[in-house]
Amino acid sequence: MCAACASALARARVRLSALAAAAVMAACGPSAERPATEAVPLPPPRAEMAVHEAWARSADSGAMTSVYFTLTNRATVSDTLQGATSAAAEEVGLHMSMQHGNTMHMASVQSLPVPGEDSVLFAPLGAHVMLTRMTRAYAAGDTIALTLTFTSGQSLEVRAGVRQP
Ligand SMILES: [Cu+2]
Repeated sequence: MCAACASALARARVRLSALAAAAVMAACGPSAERPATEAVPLPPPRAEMAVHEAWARSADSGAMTSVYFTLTNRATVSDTLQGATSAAAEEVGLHMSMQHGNTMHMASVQSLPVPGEDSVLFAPLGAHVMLTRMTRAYAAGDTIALTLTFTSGQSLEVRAGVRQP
């Protein structure tokens, strides 16, 4: 596992354990008078996302670029990617490229499901995070930070290494 993936995983675990602690504290509230023999229900399983191999093409200030990566759901429950945010561009969205004959088109998509124990590939000619009107120039060696948000409420920080186009 690469260092970026390991740290992304560590951050995801920190958030998950904080949520688990909150759930336990809530469970200890008004229901404390229930018989001690009754089993305390476990919190529902949550999707646990990780990103590998995040990269983007270099872009001038005001231009657009795409971010690519492999998004892996390590949990058994599915989740849905519903958006992305980044300070690197004025507009950030989920896009899908598709080929019609010899012409490439791309369209914005509202959300992308990520099944449990599965990966979704964001790659040229497919799904990507579209960054429109970059707030500054990004050259090879720079890093673009973005945050992926999911319908479950979890979010995932992504650091994409910039490459030459
Ligand atoms: Cu696009």
